[in-house]
Amino acid sequence: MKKPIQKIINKMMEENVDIAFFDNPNTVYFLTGFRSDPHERILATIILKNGTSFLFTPALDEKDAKNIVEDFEVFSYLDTENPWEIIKNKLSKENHSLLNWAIEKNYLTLLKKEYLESAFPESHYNHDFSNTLELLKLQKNPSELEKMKQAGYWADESLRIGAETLKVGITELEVVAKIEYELKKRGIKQMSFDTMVLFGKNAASPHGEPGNNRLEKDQFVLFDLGVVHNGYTSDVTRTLFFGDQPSEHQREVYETVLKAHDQAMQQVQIGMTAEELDAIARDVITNKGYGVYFNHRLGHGLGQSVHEYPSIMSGNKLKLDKNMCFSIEPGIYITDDVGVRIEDCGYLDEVGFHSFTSFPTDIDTYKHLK
Ligand SMILES: [Mn+2]
Repeated sequence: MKKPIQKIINKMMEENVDIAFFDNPNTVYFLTGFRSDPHERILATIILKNGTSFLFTPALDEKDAKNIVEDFEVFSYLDTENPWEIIKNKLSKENHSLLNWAIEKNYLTLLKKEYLESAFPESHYNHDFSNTLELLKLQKNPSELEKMKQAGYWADESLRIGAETLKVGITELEVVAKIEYELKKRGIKQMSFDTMVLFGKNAASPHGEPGNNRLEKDQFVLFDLGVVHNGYTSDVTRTLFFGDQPSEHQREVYETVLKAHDQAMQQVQIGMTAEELDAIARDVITNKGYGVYFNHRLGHGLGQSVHEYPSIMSGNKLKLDKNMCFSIEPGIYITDDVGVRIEDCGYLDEVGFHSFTSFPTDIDTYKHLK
């Protein structure tokens, strides 16, 4: 039996849970190795306290799932069948208590819970294992780290393609299209999230959207992007200067963010809490007088999903540990003026932080692009 499953069963014993039902596709992949997006259909792992485990899939996924999973009995339903009835019939043969259920409250919809309640009216659904699963996903194994390094390589490639595409008059969306077109030609199917390319003032919103703004000389260009590769994500941000010479103001904002980024990358170590790491970067920015313009946490975990634990922020006393993967991404956003963010994701070990991305951060590297 795989280690995470054993840990889930231990937790079920502790909390007197009889059955665990997880329908988050990332959790299904984490536990079984089978990845699929079921859309509105039902895909779930079902684990009984006695160790019996099932993978329930739409019929169209059954064959692929059986080829991949071990330790799970795969069963499925047709679109014309009621999935909840099929689950009920299957579980009723197990001669096992189905009274107390563990679910992922951050994923299971209210509608699906109501379907479960009608199929199993005597049961209780009070045990939320969202946190347990997030904690199990925190420390990556060597094969996961290798996949994340590859995803990082493609993020660096995306930045190179984006940087080479910049010219006066090009629009943000044209740069996005060029990056994604080139990646698809090279076999990358999916980005981690909508690719962000923002020019000048548009980058002053941390969640700005690319549009038809045209690039002018002496503007910053903010790229925030990542790819999904072999089921694992990358995420990187660079703010390139496009023009001859940054103004003193642009340079000061940029160098402040870079210093915050570099100090956090250099000083992070095992045993430090997430909030202590956030403070290292935040103090640099606050000491320069830009504290109010850094209005988000320093970073987030990533893995199969681009946002998972650990959250690198004030108030999070989680101790950072070996093989945790997270972003370090300080920023300064001054509305209608300038926006700069610099982000790398990596993993931690006894030596320090190992970034999955290595695209240059020097403000002068790309300034002569025309
Ligand atoms: Mn990020």
